[in-house]
Amino acid sequence: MREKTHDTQTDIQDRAILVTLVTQQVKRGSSDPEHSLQELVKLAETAGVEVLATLTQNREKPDTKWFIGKGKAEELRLVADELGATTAIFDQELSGAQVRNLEEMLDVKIVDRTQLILDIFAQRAGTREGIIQVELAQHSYLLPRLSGHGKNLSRLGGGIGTRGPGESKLETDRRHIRGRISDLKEQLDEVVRHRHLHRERRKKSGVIQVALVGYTNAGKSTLLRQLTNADVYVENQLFATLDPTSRTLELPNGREVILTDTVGFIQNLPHDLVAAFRATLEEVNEADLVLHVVDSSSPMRDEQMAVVERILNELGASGKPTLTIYNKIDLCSPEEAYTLRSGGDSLIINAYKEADLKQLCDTIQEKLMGDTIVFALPAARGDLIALAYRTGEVIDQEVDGDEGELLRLTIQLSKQDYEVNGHRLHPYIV
Ligand SMILES: Nc1nc2c(ncn2[C@@H]2O[C@H](COP(=O)(O)OP(=O)(O)OP(=O)(O)O)[C@@H](O)[C@H]2O)c(=O)[nH]1
Ligand SMILES: [Mg+2]
Repeated sequence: MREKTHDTQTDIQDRAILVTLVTQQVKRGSSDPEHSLQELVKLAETAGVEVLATLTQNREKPDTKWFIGKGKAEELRLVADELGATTAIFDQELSGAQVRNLEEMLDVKIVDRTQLILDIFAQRAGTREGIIQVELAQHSYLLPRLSGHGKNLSRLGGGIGTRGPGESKLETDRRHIRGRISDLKEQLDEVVRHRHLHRERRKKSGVIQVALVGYTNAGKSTLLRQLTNADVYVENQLFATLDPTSRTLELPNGREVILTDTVGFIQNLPHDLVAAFRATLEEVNEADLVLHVVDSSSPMRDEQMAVVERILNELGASGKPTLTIYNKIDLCSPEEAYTLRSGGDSLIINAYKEADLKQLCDTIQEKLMGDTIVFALPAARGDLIALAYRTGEVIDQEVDGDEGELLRLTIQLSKQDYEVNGHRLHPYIV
């Protein structure tokens, strides 16, 4: 029997050792380095990398030359040799000089967390917009880090760090990269203009928009699929979704809204990527309601929620009406479930349970359109009846009273509608 090999130029499977540096600063920060490393393992697997081992170093601060200490770098070289690694993936961003030094000493390809995430995005990008955004992010990332001759990129052929979107390979020549970046920026501007027009049209036609956002793997696409029968990709891996998908959702009262699934967020999301994906994420800014989907069963639940909130803030979408959906409740222990609160702005669900989905739809409707209130107005008061019609949506109208002197109107109205106009009808609430 022959052993399986991966030594073709175009299809090398990276065999990697994952490395993380735990500094004093990291220890004081909010993200747990151990979980971050576990997440790096998942990211690597998603990118199609075989993970051979992980290595952690505790150190006051990063070494300017090697990032990890020199002794640790030597240890890494021994392990890499012994296990036959092709790549070392670092959980933190490295400088161009650190990459070069490590590469020379270890003789394996050096990749950092950002490059790994960019690589996954490159593999996933499907639409023209996604492809432009990823390639732009990759090249913007690479440009300041290229060594004079791009040795690190060309040496090992395909694989992480060199793969562009689709079949393309990343440019390694500085001058060409600059040209490519400005081309891509122009193309992206065009896409942004187009999206903007599209959104304006949608807004004019009064379509209500709801956006699903959240940490990667929280269950956003699952919810889109469960609620609208959309044929979208659901997978237990990070960044299953890259391009936003929109579907029509019919609410219990028959009103239709547009529900949009978006790319998941992750801690230490590369800045270049957030910038490049701004066009896509602007969908969130336009939403009338944001559904923040949370994996309640994750041990890092609170940290993940904080990451999402921070990114929403950066996007300028933090003040939006938001419903927090604590998903995957079926995977929580009773003790964990106990710490969650269902209330005005949050809901606890299992995306695969029919009753929970129904409750979710009711809550979305309530958030968007408010409650139904019944008013009994004097039939002679045309002014009040007109006001009632202006204030909310009249669902039912009935003549009442012994001599038909009353008009009973059932009206759907939001809190805001009520505050603006509805309060004048307060004395007539039944
Ligand atoms: N047990 C359980 N699994 C769930 C639930 N919701 C989603 N999942 C699973 O969680 C995994 C991730 O779901 P996705 O819908 O792909 O997650 P996503 O938020 O779209 O992830 P990205 O696109 O990667 O950002 C899948 O394996 C789903 O089947 C739930 O309520 N309970
Ligand atoms: Mg998804």
